[in-house]
Amino acid sequence: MKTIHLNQTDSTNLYLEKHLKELPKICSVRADIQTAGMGRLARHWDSAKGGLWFSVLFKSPELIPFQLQKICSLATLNALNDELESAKRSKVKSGKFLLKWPNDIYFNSRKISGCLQKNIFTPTSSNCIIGIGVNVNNPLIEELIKKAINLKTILSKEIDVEQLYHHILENIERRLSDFSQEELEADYRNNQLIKEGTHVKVLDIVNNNHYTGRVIGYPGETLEIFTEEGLQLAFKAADVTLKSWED
Ligand code: BT5
Repeated sequence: MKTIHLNQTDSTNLYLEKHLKELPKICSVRADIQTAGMGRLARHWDSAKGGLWFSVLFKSPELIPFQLQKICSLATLNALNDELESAKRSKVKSGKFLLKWPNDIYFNSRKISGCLQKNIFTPTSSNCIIGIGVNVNNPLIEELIKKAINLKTILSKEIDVEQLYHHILENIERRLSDFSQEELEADYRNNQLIKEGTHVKVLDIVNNNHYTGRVIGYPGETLEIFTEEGLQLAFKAADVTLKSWED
């Protein structure tokens, strides 16, 4: 896969969007610093030096965007698990990396990685950009310290960001070339932090309503819950935030 390295940019997602025409069918851009890193629903993504901030462009892909997003998140999760496994046991914080629907990665109850999908349609093609942010050696700002974590803290050592990046890209390429829908769905389900049956609160930003209930599952692009009132509801990732949970 072609890769581009930038010292600084506003957002790697925006960079790919701006250069869409001249880029190959699949390529990735990484920046040391993002000055306007973006989260979902127009939220800010803190992107200081030392973190891994990158986006992958898929031009006219054979797979649908949500499959690509799952592939990228699982590729990141697998690379993080490999780092955990190869680190010296005695120095490593105990815990697990897991996905939080739709595509965040958590270590215990703190977020280490987020994923942002953007679809771009032209008169002749549909394209998908998947942006991934991973806290690696970057310091976390005060307001994130309680809810986020970086890999350096988990492993008690400085991490080679470039090596981690290439490991993730290799995982993405392998998952694309050996693609199996069944395996993707099974991996996605088995690595969820919020298991089926867990009590959750969902904030629907379209109508600004909260819903509480138990998770039924994550079919396709949705989160399905069974509410206390006995309703079965399905939410699309683009419309909601999964607010809180308990076992
Ligand atoms: C996400 O949004 O989790 C998607 C983040 C995607 C970032 C990548 S970096 C490369 C590419 N270029 C971009 O511009 N973006 C992508 P969301 O689920 O909306 O989470 C955003 C929320 O996470 C914020 O409101 C903060 O509370 C929190 N947050 C911000 N920066 C964070 C960080 N570095 N680590 C953990 N949490 C953070």
